[in-house]
Amino acid sequence: MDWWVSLPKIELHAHLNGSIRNSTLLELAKGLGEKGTIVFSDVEHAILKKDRSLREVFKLFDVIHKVTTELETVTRITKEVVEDFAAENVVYLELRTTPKKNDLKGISKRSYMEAVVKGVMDVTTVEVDLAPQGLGMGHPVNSGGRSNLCNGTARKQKIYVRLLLSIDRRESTESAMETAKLALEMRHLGVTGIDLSGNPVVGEWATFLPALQFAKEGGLSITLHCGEVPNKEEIQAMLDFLPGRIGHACCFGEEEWRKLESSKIPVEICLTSNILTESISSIDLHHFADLHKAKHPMVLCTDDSGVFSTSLSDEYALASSTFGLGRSKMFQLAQDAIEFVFADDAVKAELREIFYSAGRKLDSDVRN
Ligand code: 6MZ
Repeated sequence: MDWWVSLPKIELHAHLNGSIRNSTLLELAKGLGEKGTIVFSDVEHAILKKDRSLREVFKLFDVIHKVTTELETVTRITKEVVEDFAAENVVYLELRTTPKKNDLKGISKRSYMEAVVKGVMDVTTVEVDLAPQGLGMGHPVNSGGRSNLCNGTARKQKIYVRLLLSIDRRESTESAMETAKLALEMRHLGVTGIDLSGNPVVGEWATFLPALQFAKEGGLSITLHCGEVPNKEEIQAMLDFLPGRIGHACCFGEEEWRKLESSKIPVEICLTSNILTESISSIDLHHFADLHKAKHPMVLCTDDSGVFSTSLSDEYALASSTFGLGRSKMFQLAQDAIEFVFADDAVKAELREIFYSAGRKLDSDVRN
């Protein structure tokens, strides 16, 4: 496993609340159980249950959301998630989350996102770069006197973090538009894109299209959960939209494959998630193999490292052993992801440097 941890990695598909540590989730649920806010045994049961089919996973997310409503909790889990990714040598992380309004608690989508930004800034184990030069200047969040928006922690190790705002498929057009506008207003705080996610059997593409179009025209990058369940019409409409990336792409027919192939839209691949949710029946039948053979752009990701008990290092090890790819090919795969990040050319150039020097250190392994 050590080699997979030491490999520098780029994570482009990680949901904040799905990446929460089990220990934190249980601790929070216990605390709320003692206060009588929730019934602890209900939460414990949902967390410890092994069933992670799509149906059960979305029930679990509802449980997690009940436990993570407070802004201090949002800040805490963000800090922990960034630190966990950094600890396994993720050098660039795009973290996505659904801004949540809670009128009873006086929480707006904006204050939710500010709590997320605070969590990134609270990271102490590594240096964090959250926004490009110039954009981060003059903002009240601690910038450590640097021109980039960063946590001011000078460490040997550094992680780039960029944020994507998710639109949940349960949302209305108005609510989706509010998220798109917020994303545009928070670009100086590291927000670079929009994600469409949520239970794939809920909602219609046409509901979200105006907000996605608006965000795209405003210069944000877009990634869509696409084909997590069979839905030919929606998959085709999503590909026609030409998003910057798509997630999953599990249930594609011949026609959709051809369209995807000619579009060259990069695919975020989440192996463990796809198997546990039963979107793919068995790992050796996963479309990773076909995409790799066709040299289609793709990137390995975790999706929900907490919910699926995985890590990005585990995903690389799994792809290598399942599809018989040696370290050199896996290094190349990790490096190729630089081209698909939703960040500017300066960040890409720095990531190339990081991979170049890591490649020299891992040299003898990479040649195997
Ligand atoms: C679709 C998913 C997902 O936003 O509260 N989410 N959407 N497919 C998946 N595959 C398993 N995994 C996570 O993180 C949790 C939310 O991310 C989306 C769901 O909307 C879920 O409620 P945040 O940080």
